[in-house]
Amino acid sequence: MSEILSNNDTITLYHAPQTRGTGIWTLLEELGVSYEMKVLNFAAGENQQAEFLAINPLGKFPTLVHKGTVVTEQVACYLYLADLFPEKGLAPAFNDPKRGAYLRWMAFQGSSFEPALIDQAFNRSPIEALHSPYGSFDTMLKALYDQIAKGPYLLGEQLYAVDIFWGATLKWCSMLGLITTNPVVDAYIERITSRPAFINVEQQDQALKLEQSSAANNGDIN
Ligand SMILES: N[C@@H](CCC(=O)N[C@@H](CS)C(=O)NCC(=O)O)C(=O)O
Repeated sequence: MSEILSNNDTITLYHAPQTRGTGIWTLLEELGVSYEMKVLNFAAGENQQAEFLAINPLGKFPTLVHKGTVVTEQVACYLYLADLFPEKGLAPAFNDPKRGAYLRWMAFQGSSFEPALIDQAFNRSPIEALHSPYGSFDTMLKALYDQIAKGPYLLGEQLYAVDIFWGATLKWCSMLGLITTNPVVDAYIERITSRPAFINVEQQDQALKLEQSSAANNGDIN
């Protein structure tokens, strides 16, 4: 798989196709910066091998390495990369009034949306809203959809990295039937995911997935 953490300027994305890492790959393409990608096959257990676990003990994607530092968790990866290239305009500057809302909707994905989604998808009995990190599933989703309805992008007229994040997230969740959308949300998803970077990455990602599946079928991997 890889050498030990390199302490250089190269951005390395450890990726497995059709995972949460696909959105980070898309962001790298949107930024138009150079990076290297190390593709692992988690169906074959490559993410549970010692070499990768030494980088990310959870064995999860996305995992980024840059300048000898490991960045995991989607939210952190989106924030890290967009801030790394301020000239690309995908993150509001620290003194931009939009910065607070930008951080809010980034964090919302990991702190409210994901726990709610997993609870619902696996039929976990909801705990009372007072003790739940997201209130109730419906309240959480309505808050997000109300923000999207302000449009055309999450923070108004300009597309930011947070839109790449939500475009990728909502497309997957809606395809998998994990959320119910509405025409306004569908239009938002389409607006984001019809961008060339999305289409390009989706095609390459599908090809990678196919490659991994046929390798498995041919007995190239266990
Ligand atoms: N908390 C992590 C979750 C990442 C995650 O669950 N990734 C999945 C792919 S979508 C994964 O790596 N699964 C492989 C495994 O656990 O073996 C994040 O926000 O990035």
